[in-house]
Amino acid sequence: MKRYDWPFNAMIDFETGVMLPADGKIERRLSQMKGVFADEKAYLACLEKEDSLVYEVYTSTPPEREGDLIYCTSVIYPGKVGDEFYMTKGHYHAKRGTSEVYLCVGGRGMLVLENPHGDSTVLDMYPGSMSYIPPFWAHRTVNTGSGPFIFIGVYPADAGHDYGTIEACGMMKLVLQRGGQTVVLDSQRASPKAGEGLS
Ligand code: M6P
Ligand code: ZN
Repeated sequence: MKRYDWPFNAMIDFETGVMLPADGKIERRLSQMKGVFADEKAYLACLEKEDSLVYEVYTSTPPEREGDLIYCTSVIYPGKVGDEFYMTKGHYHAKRGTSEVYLCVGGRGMLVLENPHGDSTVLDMYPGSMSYIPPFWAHRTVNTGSGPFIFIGVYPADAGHDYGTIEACGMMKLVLQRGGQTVVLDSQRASPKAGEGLS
């Protein structure tokens, strides 16, 4: 019998986000995030100084079959590129009609969301906040605090990640620090054409 055909527990350390057992660990450094941050000059300057670790994801990898769930913990480290906070790349689900939930267990952050109709919004994330990401909404998380920002995500095992759409044009909202305050600005990016990316 395979592992995901039999019930089991995993342990998550809320202080560090470390999950055991985890099937995999993704590390994303600045060098793997070209084009993600709005200020390209600031990005290159940061990268020249150090290829810093921006975030890590400890993940389960059940078979990609309908009915299974993936769960994972993400740890986004504090930092900025120019005045833009460290954040995840952001993605749509390849299978667009699938949802996701995020439970924050440590730190402070924001969840940036948008859909192909041109709607966009942000949600605050803090220990205990449980965020629902509906089907058809792209999502990115941002560390707006001074320590590690840690959250648990759960989503269908067959959802898949589509990075291309966000990579191509960024997201509609930027989360920046200006004068010591966290501010959310509309990016220069035009909103996508209605229906674009809908499957
Ligand atoms: C969350 C989940 C994962 C995702 C991770 C990092 O933990 O949504 O599926 O991989 O954040 O985000 P991204 O894949 O956009 O870099
Ligand atoms: Zn997702």
